[in-house]
Amino acid sequence: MSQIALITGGTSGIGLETAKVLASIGYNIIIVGRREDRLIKVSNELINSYKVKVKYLVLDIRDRESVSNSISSLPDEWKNIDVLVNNAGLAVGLNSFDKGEFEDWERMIDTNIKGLIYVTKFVVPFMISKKRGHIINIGSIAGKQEYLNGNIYCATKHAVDSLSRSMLLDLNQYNIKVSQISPGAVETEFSIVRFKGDESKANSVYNGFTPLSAEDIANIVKFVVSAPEHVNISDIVVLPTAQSSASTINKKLE
Ligand code: NDP
Ligand code: 8X3
Repeated sequence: MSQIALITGGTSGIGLETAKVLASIGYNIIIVGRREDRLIKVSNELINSYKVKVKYLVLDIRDRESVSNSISSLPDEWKNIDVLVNNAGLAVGLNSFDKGEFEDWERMIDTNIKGLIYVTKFVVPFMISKKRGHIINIGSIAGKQEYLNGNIYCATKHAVDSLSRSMLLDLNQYNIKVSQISPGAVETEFSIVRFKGDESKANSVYNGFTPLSAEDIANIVKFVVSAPEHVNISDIVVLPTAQSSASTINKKLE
């Protein structure tokens, strides 16, 4: 079989575009997400457009047992995962620390940190056994700098930043590459999720400047996985031209 990429959060945004771009260069794809209707639709699109093999896992990455069961029940030929893109993640709420809600905080911590480490822990043994593999973590500019009211989301992405360096240190002995891509503002369903379905609040995030697109990030994933065997692109920060820090976007440019 051709190379296999497992992408978490393949039902929307960055993960969906990454699945398409990696399929377009011949990867067979495993996509993971909770929304089965979307997983079926994306799978059919990938199979029809790119003639690759696709498997989908209906999976909430916060559930450690389900992650273990789903990954261990993959057919043997699908366990030969070459690239793991840890993309599934979310922000919920944008409130000062004193006004934040535990439920929102726990969703972010359970998904962005615990979900990422569960998936990685269960995939890594396959990479170790063949002494080859590539883990790509989607971090964020929020993992490099804090911004007002970002508190717990920023903390989870700082954890991803730290975990990316730790994985690189610990897994290097097995010839596993570890890369992190940390974007600024990308227009996806991210802000709709953050503002719990409030579309006008979500749209206002991207008004007055040109944000990154999910395809921009997918093309960077393609660049990272296509580097020669002896090259590991370990850390990339990518911002819209109008954005100069986690909290500074020049909305006067347009
Ligand atoms: P989207 O909301 O468009 O996509 C998020 C994806 O994550 C969906 O496919 C969703 O699938 C999946 N997901 C969420 N929770 C779970 C879960 N518990 N189990 C399995 N899958 C889950 O947002 P983006 O594409 O923008 O976000 C992708 C990543 O990029 C996130 O980690 C985000 O933090 C990061 N990022 C985003 C930026 C932005 O401005 N948009 C900037 C920097 C980083 P489903 O709902 O079907 O489970
Ligand atoms: C997602 C984008 O602006 O919240 O990581 O940092 S932002």
